[in-house]
Amino acid sequence: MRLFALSTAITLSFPCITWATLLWPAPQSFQKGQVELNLDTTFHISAPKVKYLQEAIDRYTELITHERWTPIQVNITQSNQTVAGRTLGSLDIIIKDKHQALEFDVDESYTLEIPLNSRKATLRSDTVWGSIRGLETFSQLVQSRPERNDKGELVYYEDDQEEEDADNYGFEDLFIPNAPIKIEDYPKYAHRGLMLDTSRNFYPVSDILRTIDAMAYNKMNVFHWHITDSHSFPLKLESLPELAYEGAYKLHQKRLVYTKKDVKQIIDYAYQRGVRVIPEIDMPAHTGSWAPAFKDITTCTGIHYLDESNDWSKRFAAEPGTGQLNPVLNKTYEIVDKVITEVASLFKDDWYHGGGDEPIYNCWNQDKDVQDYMKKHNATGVDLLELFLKKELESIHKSKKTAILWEDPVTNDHLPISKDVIMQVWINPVQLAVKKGYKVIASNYNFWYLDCGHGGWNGNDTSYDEQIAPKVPKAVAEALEKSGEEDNYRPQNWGGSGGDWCSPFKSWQRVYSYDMAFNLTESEAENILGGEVALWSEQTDTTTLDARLWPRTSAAAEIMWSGRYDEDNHKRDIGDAMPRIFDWRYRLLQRGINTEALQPLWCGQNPHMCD
Ligand code: CP6
Repeated sequence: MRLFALSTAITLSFPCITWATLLWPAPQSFQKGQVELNLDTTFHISAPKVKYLQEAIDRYTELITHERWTPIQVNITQSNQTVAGRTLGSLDIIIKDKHQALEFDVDESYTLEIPLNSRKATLRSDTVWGSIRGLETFSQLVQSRPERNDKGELVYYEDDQEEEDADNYGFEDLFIPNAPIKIEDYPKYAHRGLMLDTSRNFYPVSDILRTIDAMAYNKMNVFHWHITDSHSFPLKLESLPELAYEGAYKLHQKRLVYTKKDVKQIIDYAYQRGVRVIPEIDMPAHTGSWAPAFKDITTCTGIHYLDESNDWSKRFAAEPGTGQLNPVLNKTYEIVDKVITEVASLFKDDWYHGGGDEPIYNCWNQDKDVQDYMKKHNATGVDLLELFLKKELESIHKSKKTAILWEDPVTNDHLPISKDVIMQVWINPVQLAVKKGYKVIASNYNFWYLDCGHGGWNGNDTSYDEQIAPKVPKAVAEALEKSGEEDNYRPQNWGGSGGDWCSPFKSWQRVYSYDMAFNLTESEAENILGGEVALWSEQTDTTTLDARLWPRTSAAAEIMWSGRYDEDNHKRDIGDAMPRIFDWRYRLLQRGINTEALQPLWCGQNPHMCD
């Protein structure tokens, strides 16, 4: 029973309850009116024949008719009207350039117009990727009018059966508030990524597909797949089957691997949603999982690589022995080339991540062959890293890929890596790599490592302190120093397997506070291609994936799509984002993403009471 679905006169519909339009991420420009426009029961989306578009329309039609969203916060006073006889009959998609491959900087802009003087809404874009972003926005505009009894009061079900019986899945009772609407939208950053580590713990393919769905909901466009690391090698390669055969996790008589078919499924699924998949096979460090298959090319396995001081704070990541490829053997480079060649051909995106982070020179110092080589050639560990990366990059370029590396070799070791290699910064301020002339992807661990990790342990990056860190009150700091207890207030053993990885937890507010262009001039900032959040998986797996990622990744997604600054050049405000992300979190939940709670539901329904 939906009594007021088809009103026949201009009416003020329940003036004390309206449904504000809540979009995530915020569009670049948004004009709106005050009319509630019902979707016609015959509503449809029409479009030219363009590859990937019909699938997207089918997905969003299904989503719109099933999601039936009513915002969490329903008690803002504002008068909305419905207008007699006016319904929205169709959304017409118009695309200029029908054949654009999904690649870096592809045009994702779109314009969405929902006028009152016509039964047609229009979604215009240059590419199918723009229309996919616009369809997402359209889906977020659509809301469901909840049922009322004949006194006009909202009806609340008290058991699932009642709700199920009442449900309908058509376009009836769906409407768009705030019509007429005009949205002009485009991303601030072209590269809007999420990195997932599938080595420390394994994730089934379904987790990855669901993550890609959630990314597309948040207008993100790069899935950076940190496939392998020291703990396991879960990718089956035809040219080197022993790597996964020996190096993948085995659990309950199952070998936890991604097959060629899995990889193709993930790439195709992502592509259809405008998400590129960039593989990373980390090397030369983080390769302990290669050792079961190729002990002879790996140093530093089985033994730990500390010097006599036995200082565990020198460890990187929670690893038994990181394993580090031996840079002085020809065989190493033969295998590296085979791995890169096959992975490059499995993944169609033309970018490839070569790792390169956290080299541990002690691993090489302890190996007899490497020692001999170093003596003979008067080479240092850094020279060996340079040699290794030169060969690795040759293999990547031979496969016609653009290479990405973690920043360490250029910002820590000052190696003269080609400026065509994109640097993913995580330790140092973005500035450092930019000033050296690199294009960067920003992933500062203080803000965007979701596993949680922590900031401040090496003192290189003060941007966290300068931007938002609440200072320990002076008196407290002094008292702590006096008592010798200040270390208790620092993250403990962050690299150890029993370490305190998740302290302090980074809130969505902290994630949202990341200013990628901090301290950069405008022209320096142009070298920021975008950013990525990273989920390292030492302490998370399928059981916690969604809650670790969402909605904190949504916070980053808005910074990457909408920008840290709004149209008036003001820093986007957490207070403005709060009601939207709160609602969005519930909406993602409804869409099947197990997002974690941000506040009591009460706070959403009593706005500003929880500020
Ligand atoms: N694994 C790999 C890791 C990390 C990196 N690389 C890491 C380092 C510090 C923190 C979190 C994660 N676990 N391969 C650094 C790029 Cl705080």
